[in-house]
Amino acid sequence: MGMLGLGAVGVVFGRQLNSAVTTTINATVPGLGQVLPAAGGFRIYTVTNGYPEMSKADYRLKVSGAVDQELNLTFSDLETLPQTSMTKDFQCVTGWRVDDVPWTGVLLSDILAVAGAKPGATALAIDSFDGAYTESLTMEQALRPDMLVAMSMYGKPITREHGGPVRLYVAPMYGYKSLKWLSAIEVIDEVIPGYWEQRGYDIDAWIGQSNGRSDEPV
Ligand SMILES: Nc1nc2c(c(=O)[nH]1)N[C@H]1C(S)=C(S)[C@@H](COP(=O)(O)O)O[C@H]1N2
Ligand SMILES: [Mo]
Repeated sequence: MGMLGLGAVGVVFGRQLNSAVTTTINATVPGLGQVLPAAGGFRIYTVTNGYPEMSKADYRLKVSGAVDQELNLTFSDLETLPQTSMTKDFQCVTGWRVDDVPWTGVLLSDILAVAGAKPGATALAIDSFDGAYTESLTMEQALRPDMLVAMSMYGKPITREHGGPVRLYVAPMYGYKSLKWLSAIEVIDEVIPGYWEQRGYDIDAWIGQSNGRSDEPV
């Protein structure tokens, strides 16, 4: 079997495995369902076989490409940059929505300013340390004040399942733009479609104005 075939099997197996594990835990440990942190309606997604693990100490965010200065930011570098908070809904393209989620982190525009993104650069290629997921944004989108490199959710560190220690939160777009386990941002001059965009979802994923959906904007 070729690489593509194996990858497809991995995705399906991963989803089934995850739901099987959740079901088993809830069935065998009485009350654990109530003790687990309230996911508040979020479904936990991964396109790999699990959730990659990365400590704050080991965490690095690489910013490269068309920049004056390449960055290799630690978690505490990110904590030193100006912090921005926003409370907004999270809307997945499959239909579920979580209202009023508080997020805190560093604006993508602040990080791009520190790196000195070159004036002519028009897009970002964004990578996850899960080794599989990617995303894209135009530079114009990335500079909006509702694009966050998030380190906290509901006032707490972002959990491993939700993409911690650092994930993207792209407020005005469907959830697939909010890449988890953020590892790298490359400033480039042409949009490269992300993981789900290569599989048919809209590159410009505005809530209510893309993917044939009519959800309320956040
Ligand atoms: N690395 C990675 N990021 C990802 C995904 C994923 O599978 N892998 N799924 C996306 C989709 S489709 C949604 S709706 C949200 C879900 O976020 P959650 O898993 O924290 O609920 O993450 C997005 N970011
Ligand atoms: Mo999603």
